[in-house]
Amino acid sequence: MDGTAFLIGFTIMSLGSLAIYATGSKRPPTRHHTLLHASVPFIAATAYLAMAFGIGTLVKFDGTATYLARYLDWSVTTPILLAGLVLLAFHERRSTGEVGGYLTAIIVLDVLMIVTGLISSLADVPVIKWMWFLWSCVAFAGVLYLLWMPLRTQAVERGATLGAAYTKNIAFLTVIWFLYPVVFLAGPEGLKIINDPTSVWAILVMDVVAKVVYAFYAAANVDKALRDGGSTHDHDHIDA
Ligand code: RET
Repeated sequence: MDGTAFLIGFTIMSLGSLAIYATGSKRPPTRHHTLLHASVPFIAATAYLAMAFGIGTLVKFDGTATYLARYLDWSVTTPILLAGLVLLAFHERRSTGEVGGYLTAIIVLDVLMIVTGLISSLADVPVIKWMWFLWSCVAFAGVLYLLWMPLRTQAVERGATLGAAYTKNIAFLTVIWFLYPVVFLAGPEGLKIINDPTSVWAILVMDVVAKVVYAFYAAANVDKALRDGGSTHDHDHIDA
């Protein structure tokens, strides 16, 4: 794999991080979303720089590569993206115990998904590889369950407009996150239907959508909900 894709990834992610910060809200109650979303491509830029220099790239016995920097990036950035959604579902509600509980549960499942995916990538005995792949999918299903069921109920209870913004954000996230196991399955770490450069380019495009495009989309939905929504304050009397 030549370094071009990785250097392009580094450039887009660094500029994306700056653009998200520059255009994002700097005032409460949405300032933390700007910070969370700007940090995600910043971390990815670091990972792409490492990959461009071959740092953390493991070439296995069968000649295929596992990019450790990519898994390290995902294990930090995906919890940040999920934290943004948990905080949105509980927007301005002071239920710290519940927020903490959901944050812990969703981050544990998510990190397990990434770590078991890495183990699957490294395993060379097929039955072991697919066992870990399936286990990673189980953790992924747990993440989606929390996003679509209990957390969505919380967001909708907070008010119709906030609920709608939350639902749009998780719908976008679900579609783009689904592509990751598909590309893994088709790529050199899985069934080897697509080669390494194709999978690197595909993941680059997906990463830009999941991190940078998503940040703008999510912020636009949240800002609109807070502007339009008297209903987002339905529960203020409970908060006060
Ligand atoms: C793996 C492999 C095994 C099965 C599953 C996976 C899921 C990965 C996902 C990654 C999302 C990454 C994002 C990064 C950008 O910030 C580990 C590929 C289920 C969902 C969104």
